[in-house]
Amino acid sequence: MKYLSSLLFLCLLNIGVNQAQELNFNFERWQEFYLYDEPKGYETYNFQSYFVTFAPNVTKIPGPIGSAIRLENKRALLDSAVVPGVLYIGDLAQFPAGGIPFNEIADSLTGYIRFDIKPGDTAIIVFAYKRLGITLGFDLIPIAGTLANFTKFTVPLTKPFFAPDSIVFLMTSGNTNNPIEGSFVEVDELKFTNTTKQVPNSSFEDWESISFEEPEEWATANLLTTLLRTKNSVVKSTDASEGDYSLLLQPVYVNKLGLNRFFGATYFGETGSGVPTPIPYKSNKFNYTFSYKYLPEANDSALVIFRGFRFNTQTQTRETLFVKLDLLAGSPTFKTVSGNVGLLPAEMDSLMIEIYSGNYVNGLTPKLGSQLWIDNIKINEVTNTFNDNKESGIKILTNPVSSTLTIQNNAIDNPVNQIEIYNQQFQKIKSSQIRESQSSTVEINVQSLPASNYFLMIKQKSGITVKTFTKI
Ligand SMILES: [Ca+2]
Repeated sequence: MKYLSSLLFLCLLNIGVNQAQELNFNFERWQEFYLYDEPKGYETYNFQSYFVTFAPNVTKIPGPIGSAIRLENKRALLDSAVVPGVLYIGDLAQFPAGGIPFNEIADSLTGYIRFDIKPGDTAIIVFAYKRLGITLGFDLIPIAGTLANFTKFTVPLTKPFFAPDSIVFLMTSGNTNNPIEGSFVEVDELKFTNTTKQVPNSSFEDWESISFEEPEEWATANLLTTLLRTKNSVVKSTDASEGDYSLLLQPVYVNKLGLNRFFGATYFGETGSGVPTPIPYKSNKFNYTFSYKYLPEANDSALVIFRGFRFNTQTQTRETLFVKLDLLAGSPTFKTVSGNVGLLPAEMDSLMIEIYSGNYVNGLTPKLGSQLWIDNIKINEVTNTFNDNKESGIKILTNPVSSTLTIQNNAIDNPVNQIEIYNQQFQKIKSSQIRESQSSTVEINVQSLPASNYFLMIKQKSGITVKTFTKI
C-alpha cells in the first residue's frame, strides 16, 4: 500500500486553521479513480501487477479481428519481483477448482497468437474439463520462443471419456514461479472446433473499466477492495442531511487471495491511498458537531473518534492531548451530535478524524450489514490561535514536489530562521538553518525523501507555522 500512495494522491494543500470549514466535511466532493480495463468473464493478475508496477499486465490491444488480449511479465518498480501476466476462469488458489458450466467436447482449440517468450521462460495455455469436480481431461499447451506476427494456430485437445459439466482455463505469459521480465503473449479468437458453444468473451471484445469513487480528503480501503473485485466499504449516498451527498459506510469482509480482513472505517487523509493523515490544526480547545444516521446489525454501534495531538519541540515527540470518542446508537433518521474538549493543557497542532461503521473497541467484533451515514462535520472556530497561515506570510510554491521545495515568506519583518521536516510519525527528517538574507525565498532539496506527505515546521523570528507538503 505504501507504493500506491505516491501514485494516487490528492495532496492536502496548505490546509490551515483558517480554511478548516472548506474541507470536504460535508461529503459533497467525490473523486473517481480509474484503474484499468478487465476482460469480462475472466479474472486476471492485474491487481497484483498494479500493486507493484502501477500498471496492469493483462491489457486490451488491437487484434487480427477487433480487439485481442496481451499478457506480459512485468518487473516491480521498487524491488526485483516479476509479476506474470495471468488470465483465468476458475479458482486459481485451488486450480483446477471452480470454472464455468460447459458440457461439450471440442476437437481442438484454434485462435491467433503472437509472442516473445524470453529464454528460460515458458508461457502456457491450460484447459481442463471437469465432471462433478473431478478433472476428466487436461491440456497444457506450452509456448516458447518468438512469433513476430499474429498467426492462426490449431491444437488438438484431449478428449475425455465422459461428457464434462464444467471447464477451467488458465493462460500465463511466463513461468508462474520464476517469470522472466518482458516475456509476452497475445491471443485473439480462442475457439473450440466442433462445439456449439464457446467460452464467453473468447474473442476478447468485451472489457469493463475498473474504477472506484472516494470522498476527497478521506482515506478509505476502496482502492484495495476494488483491486480485489469486492464491494467498496465507503460509498456516496444521496441520503444526506446537508447538500446532495453524505458518506455511507457499509462494512465488507474480504477473504480472497490470502487476505482475511474486515474493512469498515474511513479516516481523514490521503484520497486514493488509504493513508490516514492528521489535519494541521491549532487550538487549545475543540468543539464539533456532525450528523449521522445508523442502521446497526444486531447490537452493533458505530464510532466517531477525534484525536488531538501536539508536537513537543522540547522532547521532539508527538503527544496525544485527547481522544474524544462518540459511540453511536441506531437512528433511522439523521441526528446531530455535538461535543467538545476544552481547555487543553497545551495547544494542539494536529487533529485526526476516524469513522467506524461498527464497534471495534473493547475487543468487540463489528458486524457485517451495519450501515452508517455521516454528513456535515463541523469544527469550531478556533480561539487562541497563534500565528495562522495568513499572518505568517508563508506560502509553499512547489507542492506536490519532486526535487526542490520552495517556500516563500512575504513577511519581511518576520524572517524564517529554521525549517524542519517531519514525517507522518512526527519524526524529524531534516533541519535547515536559514540565513536572514535568504529568508524571503527558501529552497530545500527534498529529492532523497521517500514519496509521502510531510509536515513542515517553519520557525520564524516570531512564531512557528506548520504546513504540509507532498513529496512525489
Ligand atoms: Ca452533504
